[in-house]
Amino acid sequence: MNELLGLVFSPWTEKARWALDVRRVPYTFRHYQPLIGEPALRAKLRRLTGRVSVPVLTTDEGRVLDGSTDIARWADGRGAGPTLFPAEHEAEIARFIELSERALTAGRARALSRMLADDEALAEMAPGPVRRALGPLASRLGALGVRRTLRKYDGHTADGEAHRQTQVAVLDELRATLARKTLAGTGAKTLLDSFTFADITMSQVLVNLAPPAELELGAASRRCFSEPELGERYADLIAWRDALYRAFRTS
Ligand SMILES: N[C@@H](CCC(=O)N[C@@H](CS)C(=O)NCC(=O)O)C(=O)O
Repeated sequence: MNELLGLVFSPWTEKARWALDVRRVPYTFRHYQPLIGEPALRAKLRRLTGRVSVPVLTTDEGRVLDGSTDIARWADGRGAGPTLFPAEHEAEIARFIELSERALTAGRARALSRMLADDEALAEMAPGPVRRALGPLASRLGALGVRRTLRKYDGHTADGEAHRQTQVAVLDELRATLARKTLAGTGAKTLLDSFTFADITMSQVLVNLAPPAELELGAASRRCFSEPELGERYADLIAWRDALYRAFRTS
């Protein structure tokens, strides 16, 4: 069976899962534990140094696919369902992937910084049994992990306001693109002529404003992931994301 290694609360993992689900490609899901799981992930990717991250899919044929886009492309060649990467839209989809990466990277940096000031959220980062065994020390362990993730993805190299401006620029571009689209019979606008990976990848940038109810997040982590002020300002985009989920998020 295909096996997806990922983080349940991560928008990158959600991109891969959505692509696999909408193409009806079967897989089992395995939870990745940052730090503890890293040596096995390095072995799987045959990468001893440099950055390693999830999602990673190990296919039935033994191929190892690294990252949400490669996994979604692979899923697009299998199963059945909407074509996620129509050849005529390659360049536009690449642009949306790049925009999504930019906003998600900025949003992650802001969410992690908020976590560093929230002991409850830091404790939620530690796996359940570790949290229970460590008690109040769990938040210290969480803080180590969160600081490490901030550095790993260069989140510490810009300040919170710069990250916020990056998010706003992407959200404004998303809003302008959607304004040019007409509502489809599905009840959800799509960024191109039909539902594609562009919609999957761009809908995820809203996770950092208001995580969807379906996302498995502890209450404190949910608080840190949320940006109520941006959520209000871009309520139309959150409504677009929710309509997309209703129309296309089969599981
Ligand atoms: N380009 C990758 C990015 C994946 C990514 O940033 N993954 C993060 C999600 S927060 C991760 O693995 N974090 C855990 C870690 O780095 O240990 C993709 O599109 O899948």
